[in-house]
Amino acid sequence: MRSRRWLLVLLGLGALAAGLVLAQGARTASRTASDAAARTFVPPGQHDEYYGFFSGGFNGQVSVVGLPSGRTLRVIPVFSQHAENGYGYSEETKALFNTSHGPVYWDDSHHPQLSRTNGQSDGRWLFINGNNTPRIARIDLSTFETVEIIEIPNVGGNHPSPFATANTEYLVAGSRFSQPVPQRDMPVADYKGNFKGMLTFVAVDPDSGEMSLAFQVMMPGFDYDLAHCGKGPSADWCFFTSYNVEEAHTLLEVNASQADKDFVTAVNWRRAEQCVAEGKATELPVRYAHNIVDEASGIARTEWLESATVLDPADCEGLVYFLPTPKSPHGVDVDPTGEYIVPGGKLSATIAVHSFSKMLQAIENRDFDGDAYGIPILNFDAIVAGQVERACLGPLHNEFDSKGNVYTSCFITSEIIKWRLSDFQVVDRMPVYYSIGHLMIPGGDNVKPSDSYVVALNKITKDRYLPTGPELTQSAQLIDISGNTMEMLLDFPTLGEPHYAQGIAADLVAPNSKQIYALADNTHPYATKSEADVRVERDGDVVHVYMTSIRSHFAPDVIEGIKVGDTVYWHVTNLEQDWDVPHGFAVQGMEAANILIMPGRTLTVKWEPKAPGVYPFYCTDFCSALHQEMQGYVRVPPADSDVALSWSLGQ
Ligand code: RUQ
Ligand code: CUA
Repeated sequence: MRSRRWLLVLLGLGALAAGLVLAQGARTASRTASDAAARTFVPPGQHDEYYGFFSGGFNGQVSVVGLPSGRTLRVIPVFSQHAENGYGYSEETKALFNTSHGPVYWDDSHHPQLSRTNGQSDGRWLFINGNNTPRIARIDLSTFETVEIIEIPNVGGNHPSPFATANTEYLVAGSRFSQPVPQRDMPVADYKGNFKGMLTFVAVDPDSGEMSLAFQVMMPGFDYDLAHCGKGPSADWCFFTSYNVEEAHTLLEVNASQADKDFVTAVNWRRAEQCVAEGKATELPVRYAHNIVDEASGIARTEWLESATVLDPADCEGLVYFLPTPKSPHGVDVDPTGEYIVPGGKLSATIAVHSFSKMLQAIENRDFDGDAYGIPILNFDAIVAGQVERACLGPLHNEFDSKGNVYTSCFITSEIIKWRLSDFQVVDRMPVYYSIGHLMIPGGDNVKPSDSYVVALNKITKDRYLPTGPELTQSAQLIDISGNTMEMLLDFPTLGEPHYAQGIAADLVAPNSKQIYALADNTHPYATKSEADVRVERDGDVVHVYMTSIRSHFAPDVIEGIKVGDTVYWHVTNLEQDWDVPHGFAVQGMEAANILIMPGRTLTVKWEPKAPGVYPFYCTDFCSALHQEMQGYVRVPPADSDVALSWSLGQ
């Protein structure tokens, strides 16, 4: 921290630095370690108060973390194959990974977004974006399983995503990296004026949660970084930050930081709906995948779509406005009342807050400061609500409490600042370790946030834990915000890079948690619902094994006559109807570690035996006292053998 303080002094912010030192000193005295420990301690057998859904960043997954304990409850695989349960290896889940680039078994996930009703998280679904190959996934919070992934066409780097409107009418997606649209070959040097950004609205079915591409707004080739949609009075609008209004295509660290102000883009999605209804959009041919899991069979299938509905702002007046915003803003957040739009101008030392009501007024008065590519730029002075002076360095993201306070993460000064919307004064600072990105208050983007905790999601961990070689885990810190000043309670490591997280009261999710899949409802075409029906069927050189598992055996457990050169599909149905009794399956030489089958479900894994022999298969999940005995053999003769196909159990 010393070098950081010197940096501040050098930057002429001596007063701010002094404040920081004082705040830190006071903090150490005020709270002892054992007191903090008591406040995060969840006694054995008791439950956490909140679920935290943490993005895994480059691991492509979501981790579920109990708060305040910081305990990891499980990892939900989303955009990446998962050795723990065979997600992405089983035949049933493979289609979830289909994209126009072929199956993509890994992605970079950033922003978990809980579904919401009337601006409050409702605990039904969790959405998260895939950044690299643009996608949005939906996780069903009754099963904590990924049930749908939709590809976002015409977009490069889907970072400003999947932020939801107040009733989850839409999720947004957008181009962090503008591209030629439609995609085609052209020199990169022709970027300026030719590359396009796409701000995308994905509709969510209010009953099923199913996603569909509603419309896209074709924008100038800036870098659209983050987004949030409004609430209350601003509920019809979504706001996207952008940097690189310079439209540089090389050495962006210099060339995209020239302009004094970049933009927050305000999009009126109700207006977009009208323009689409009035026939002002065009259909752009583009191929993209929509992958969805059938609930009864558990099988994912892909629907290929062939066009996108695209709106040009020039054809739809009142659709888009630019709000000038100092200096390469990163996050943009809307306060609980829906009036304040708070960007994180990461290269600016003040935080300029926009007023939604002033924005509407400026639009009505046509108080414009020119335009960019025909899109009106609102007059900065007409829309600014206030500025937080001497805020911090590197403000990135904001979350809110219910009392009119804003918590801002500051990357460069490694702190969270708390300030008031009533007078734009900073009232508290909390140093964090180190280089915070996002921060999270349970419901911190809701109409009624909780006043419980803020979690700091830090990029750098150096010296906080026992060293583990060159690579250190990322880190989160739990801070109490229930009092007047923030109080640091707990450090805990995270899996992957926790770009963002969302928290929700456990009461809104836990009661809906499913315990088993009813065997009777299983419509999987290869399901085997009783041991009487197990069998092995040959169709040319393809063999289907209809297998069951129950404590503590497979049926059948001896199979003979599958030959070298065969392609074998093991369809394993877990007959259990008890909570927490999955069975695993693995056979020697299979490409995945295992598949893990939930009670009542059927999963299929493909196996291609390469050499004659006798190969064991076994259950990979310790399911009973006789789990070790849950095993069997498959005899594989050479391709030209006449060993007959047979199967048995207990002979
Ligand atoms: S980001 S550290 Cu991928 Cu949301 Cu801001
Ligand atoms: Cu079934 Cu172990």
